[in-house]
Amino acid sequence: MDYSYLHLGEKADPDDHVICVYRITTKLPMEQAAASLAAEQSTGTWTGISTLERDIFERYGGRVTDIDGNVATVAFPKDDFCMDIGAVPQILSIIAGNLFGLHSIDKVRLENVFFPKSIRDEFKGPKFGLAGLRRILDRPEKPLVGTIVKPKIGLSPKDTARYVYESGKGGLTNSKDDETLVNQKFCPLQDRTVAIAEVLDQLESEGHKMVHAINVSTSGHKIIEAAENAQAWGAKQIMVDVLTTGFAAVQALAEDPSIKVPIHVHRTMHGAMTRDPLHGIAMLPIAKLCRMCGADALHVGTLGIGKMEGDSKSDINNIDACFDRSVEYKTVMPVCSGGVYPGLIDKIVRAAGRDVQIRAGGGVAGHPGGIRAGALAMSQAVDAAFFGIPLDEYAATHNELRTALDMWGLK
Ligand code: CAP
Ligand code: MG
Repeated sequence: MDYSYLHLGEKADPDDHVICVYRITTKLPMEQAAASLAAEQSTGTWTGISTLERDIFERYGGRVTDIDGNVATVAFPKDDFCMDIGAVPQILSIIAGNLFGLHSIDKVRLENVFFPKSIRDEFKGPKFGLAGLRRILDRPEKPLVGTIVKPKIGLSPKDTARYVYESGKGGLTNSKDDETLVNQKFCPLQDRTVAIAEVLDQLESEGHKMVHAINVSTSGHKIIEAAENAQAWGAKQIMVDVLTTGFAAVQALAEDPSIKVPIHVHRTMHGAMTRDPLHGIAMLPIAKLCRMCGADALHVGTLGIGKMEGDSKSDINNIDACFDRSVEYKTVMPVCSGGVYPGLIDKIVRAAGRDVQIRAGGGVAGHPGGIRAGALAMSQAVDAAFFGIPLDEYAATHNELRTALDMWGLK
């Protein structure tokens, strides 16, 4: 039997559907392309089938409810989804599955997704969130300012800890492992975590609060144990590369009662999905899923002014998804990183606001004065932006910032 997946003009009840927005590039009529997507992702396939009874179609079939130019809205009935066993892996198999490979569609991008409360309620969201991170750092208002230990890989545990200590003495609130560092022989997870915990304690005894995110990205059957160990060795925050480990890994860590530290979520590999404006998955759905799964801090892009591809409007949308009060979760600390240096900070704060964590790796480690001076320059730039003082003016009385502006300029 052949049924039509087109329900144009119908208003799908947002409490009963997962509603997706797709940008579709196709040689076919948009109605035909959108219907083929809705069919493939629900009860259909490439041809009519004798086993598809009308009541199955009506209860579980995807519904194309709107087409505006090359943008189609498709509503999937909530009963197509299953949360206890299924959750995000199963959600993605529907909203971001076979559709990307359909011959009938040249290119397609998942631009946004809206979940009904019945599905949102199956997720706990962040344990700490933005407010929790601010509490831990005793930093109620200013942007958080951090670094990424560079080089990405190769430093010993001792040298990594020294980097963290120096960046703390330069006033940074956060440091983290880079996304490719986990448990390599040159810097074993345990030795690194213990060494960093010692310098963080030393910093605290010297009056400075700071956290470092230890990367525990690993296979699903080991990640809880890796995080529990890191915590036992003194980790004050863990980091997960969500797209290489999976959203399910973030949810498992966030919902595990034994994990009592915030989760910093890195999005490495996202470019494979987010970069093509016509094909893949926009960062916005990824950000919504990360918040649902429990990210306390999430890389959202650097408003198109860093080294990574991106643009201000979509990165602001990602930040809005971290704060969206229409969903029940704690808000997420958005992280702006990637080619950041002190001369960019005023622009980032003006665009993103104060509820942001700004991070620089090269922008600290590349400072001619060394790590502490690089950290001081970043801290000074954040203070200037927070107090609304032009960076150049502030640099007149802050040498480390002056040096950084002379070296990398002012955007
Ligand atoms: C930044 C970084 C981050 C990227 C992530 C890097 O280092 O550590 O992983 O910024 O990008 O490895 O490139 P630099 P995004 O400060 O030296 O550039 O935040 O866009 O996900
Ligand atoms: Mg990195």
